[in-house]
Amino acid sequence: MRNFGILTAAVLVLAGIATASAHEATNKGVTVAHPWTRATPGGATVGAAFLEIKTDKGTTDKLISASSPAAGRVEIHTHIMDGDVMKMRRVEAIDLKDGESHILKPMGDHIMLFDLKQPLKEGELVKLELTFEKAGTIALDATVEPAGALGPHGMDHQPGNEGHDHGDAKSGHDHHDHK
Ligand SMILES: [Cu+2]
Repeated sequence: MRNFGILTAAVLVLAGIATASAHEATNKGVTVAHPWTRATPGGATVGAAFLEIKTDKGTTDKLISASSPAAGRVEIHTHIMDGDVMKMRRVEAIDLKDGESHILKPMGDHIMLFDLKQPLKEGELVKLELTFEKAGTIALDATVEPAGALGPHGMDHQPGNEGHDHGDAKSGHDHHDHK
């Protein structure tokens, strides 16, 4: 029964993917945790997704794209101050530093979901795929929180944001409006 332990581990890993993927997934030192979106009442066709990206010590990477079967188009966005006005701007990528916790959150970096195929309903799950330069694609299920939520369900505390200083918004893109 030498392989029993390995087999058990494999089964546990599979079970983990099936059930825990909603909350956290790791690939090559990059972990995506607690993905969430907000309900889109009133026929809105644009939504936003938020999550935490953690890199292990010794791991640097870049979030280079995102997609979702629920949306026709998905972009990586950040907020910048334009004078006194905070504006959303599309960015090419999000740089992930060594051993960093990078939080995508309202009024900060976020994943923008355009052309939603149906409204996001509170309590449902939305599939999200994030593609990293080195870690490849990590797929998760984002929870749909109430329309005005400021954080994921059961996580009133957002993890600390220390060391988050990717101030260089690579804003090669023009601002565009979200209708
Ligand atoms: Cu946006």
